[in-house]
Amino acid sequence: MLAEQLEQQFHVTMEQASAGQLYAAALALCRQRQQTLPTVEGERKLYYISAEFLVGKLLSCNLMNLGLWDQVEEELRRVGSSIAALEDAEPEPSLGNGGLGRLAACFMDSIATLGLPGDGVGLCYHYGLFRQVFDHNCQTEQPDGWIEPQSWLRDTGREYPVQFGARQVTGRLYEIDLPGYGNTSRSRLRLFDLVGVDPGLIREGITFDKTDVAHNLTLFLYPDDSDRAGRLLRVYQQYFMVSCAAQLILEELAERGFSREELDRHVVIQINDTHPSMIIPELVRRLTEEGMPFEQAADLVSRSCAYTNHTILAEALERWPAADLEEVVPQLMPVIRALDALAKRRHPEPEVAIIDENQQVQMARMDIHYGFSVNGVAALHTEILKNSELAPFYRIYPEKFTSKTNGITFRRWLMGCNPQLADFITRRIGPDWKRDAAALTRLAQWKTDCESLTELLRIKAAGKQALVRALAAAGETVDPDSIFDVQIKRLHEYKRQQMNLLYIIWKYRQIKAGKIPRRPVTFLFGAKAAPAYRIAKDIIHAILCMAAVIRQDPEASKWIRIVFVENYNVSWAERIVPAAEISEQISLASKEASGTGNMKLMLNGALTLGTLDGANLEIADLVGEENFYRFGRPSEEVIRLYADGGYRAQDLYQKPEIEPLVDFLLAKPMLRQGDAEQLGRLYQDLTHKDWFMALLDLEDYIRVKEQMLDDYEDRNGWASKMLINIAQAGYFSSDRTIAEYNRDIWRL
Ligand code: 26V
Repeated sequence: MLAEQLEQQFHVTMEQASAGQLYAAALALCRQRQQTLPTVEGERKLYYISAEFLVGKLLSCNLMNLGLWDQVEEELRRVGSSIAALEDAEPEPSLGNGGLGRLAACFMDSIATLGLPGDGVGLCYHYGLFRQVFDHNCQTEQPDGWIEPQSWLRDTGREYPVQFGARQVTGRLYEIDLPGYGNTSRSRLRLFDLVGVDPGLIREGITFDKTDVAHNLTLFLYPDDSDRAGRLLRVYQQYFMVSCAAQLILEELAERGFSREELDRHVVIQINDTHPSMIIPELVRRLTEEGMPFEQAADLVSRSCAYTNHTILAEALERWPAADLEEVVPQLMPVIRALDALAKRRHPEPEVAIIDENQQVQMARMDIHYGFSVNGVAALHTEILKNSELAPFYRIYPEKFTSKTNGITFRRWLMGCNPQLADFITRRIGPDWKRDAAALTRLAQWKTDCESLTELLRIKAAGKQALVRALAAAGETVDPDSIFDVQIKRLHEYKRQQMNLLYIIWKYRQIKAGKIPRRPVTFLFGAKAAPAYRIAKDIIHAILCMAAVIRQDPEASKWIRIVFVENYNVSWAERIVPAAEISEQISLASKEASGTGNMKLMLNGALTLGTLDGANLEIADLVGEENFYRFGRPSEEVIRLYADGGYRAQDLYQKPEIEPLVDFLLAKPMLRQGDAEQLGRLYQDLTHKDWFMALLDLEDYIRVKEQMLDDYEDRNGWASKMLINIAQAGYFSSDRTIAEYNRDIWRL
């Protein structure tokens, strides 16, 4: 199959083809096949609109979903190559930042697989978020280009004008086909690009002229917004996305033969966090300009739009100064004011006002008033939204609130990244779990079967070996017999990578005091920090310095090692997840909306070391106490501490168990590796502020982690816990999540 494609495309045989030609032929083959799959048509169509789609490399998953994987792999094997080798040549689009973007990608896979009529809508950023490069133990940022002449993007030729006051720019629609598993149908990722976008604007690193919006709108995802030009640019980008989207949606409504008045029956728009919230006023604006009365337009749009909240962190709940919106999109502000006035007439309480007393437009509030559904992304998260963050709204609209616990696609996160484990499962319970993940629970019957447990440990060892090889290629040597302790997620204070670091310092000091562990441990980190998030970058710096301290210490380096992978992305995750043994899910309880890495790691047989936060709570419930390592204060207590200001970092810092660990940040070995200013800032923060209470849970964390390392030595006991975790992971399939969205919200 690939052979014919090569012959046609390059007039060469499999044996003669270069690696580049093999990849290009496989890409072309997939693209042709995908395009022949029907898109699903239905009475009601979903538009999943999101600033991020962190899809990862597509070749392997698309071949799998198309049912071509085995055949192509066999053809490649005969010439000494493999799909994985071809995928090395595929650039990974960095069209996302973290969980929200990866969730959107998993959802698209499930939407396509379940055959639902729905597409993703977003922007085609040429240089993504950024490529992380470490320099002198610090994160630096470089453009992360991914668009090549041959790529997954298909130019539709469709263009849409977008007005910013007197200025007009043009959006052009590109599409990426996403085949469903089992060759049934496809969904599409519909990405708008700015006509005339100019990479020549990029200067040092990822800096560029932020004011030249006619040429910069689709260069980067989340450009730095620490100054006003950056904040305005965010608004420009967001409006560009929703204006193109609104035109596409209305155009397709007409193409499908429906009138504007039927919008709510034939269109549902899922607003992924608040970045796309302006779709609401934009649709109202367009409908009223066509002559529809304002209240009817507002009502129709409200019955078409649904909002997902992904965070309770105040800084991520977007609000824009009305003056900024006035400047960027003057045509939209009158509509927002009218929506605000109507909402105020119905609900005069100031805490639910769209335009607040500081003349800020509160985007989430607009979504809740003018959407028919509001959902959190895990049970605890939704409860916190209802009872604290969004309580005034829950009082007004209790019927709008629902909980939809996140999920992950098992195609990529098990069958794709860990085929040996997938095969292990199939040999025991048959292949049904691939379409019905709940069937995985049948695996639990092998929890005391020695042969199965031994094989499970062997598969984990093979996953570790594969990661060790990948790390070696990146210049890191790792002992495959050490315990792999993994924390992979965006770098944020609330996720508490700094607490993990303090544990490592504790361990280091133990070793220096002669308390030798039973077995070496490798601490793996993967994380990007937002370029303007100083403390997050300081934490990366401190971890990299500690890595060097250990590396250069002949005594300690026999027992512990820190590996911080550079430019953590989906491809790294696909290698790390099958190798992980300890899954660090240590956020401050109440702060992590859900987490999805926790699900991927559990599914691949890592045991969770976690707080009762986000979906960890549901994981713990499913696997039971004995199979989950819990520590830390519960969310209610944390919420109370915030409410009464009862947390004082200084008091905890003064404890004799804690002080030397924090002080080590400024000890000579650290200062030899790093920069006193950055380390000092982190020290100051931990001792005087510690807003996310790393010191609060530190001792409990150390205690439970040590327990875990002890338990690891009972290899059969540990393998049995692994098996239970895998068997209980079925609930976290994104097929289940999407089926629930469809049942309760979309009704496609
Ligand atoms: C906020 C901001 C604020 C300004 C800088 C740029 C930026 C970019 C993204 C965001 C929103 C991030 C929200 C997010 O990713 N939330 C994560 O969503 C996951 C999927 O629901 C969930 O598993 C994670 O717990 C949650 O942190």
